[in-house]
Amino acid sequence: MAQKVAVKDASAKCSDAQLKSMYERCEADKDGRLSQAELQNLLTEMGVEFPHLRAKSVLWHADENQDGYISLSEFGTLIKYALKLSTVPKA
Ligand SMILES: [Ca+2]
Ligand SMILES: [Ca+2]
Repeated sequence: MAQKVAVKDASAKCSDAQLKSMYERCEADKDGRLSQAELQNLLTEMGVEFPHLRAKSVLWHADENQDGYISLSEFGTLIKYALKLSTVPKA
């Protein structure tokens, strides 16, 4: 069963279901929030290149309630922000 989720394709569309599925896949310790380390893994997995940004600054921008973690709703903001700043080459 080769049913790998293509994160790049999913992020291009950004539907709620896709965001939720991405979020849950990257939420490694299942504590219901995305930590900076988990965020870094996500960015790596997405193949998003950040010439001058790190997970910390992405988190800072997306963390609307400033609790240091990314909730599912903040995650939507984060993905849009990441895609805007990313340098993913066009196919
Ligand atoms: Ca977590
Ligand atoms: Ca937060």
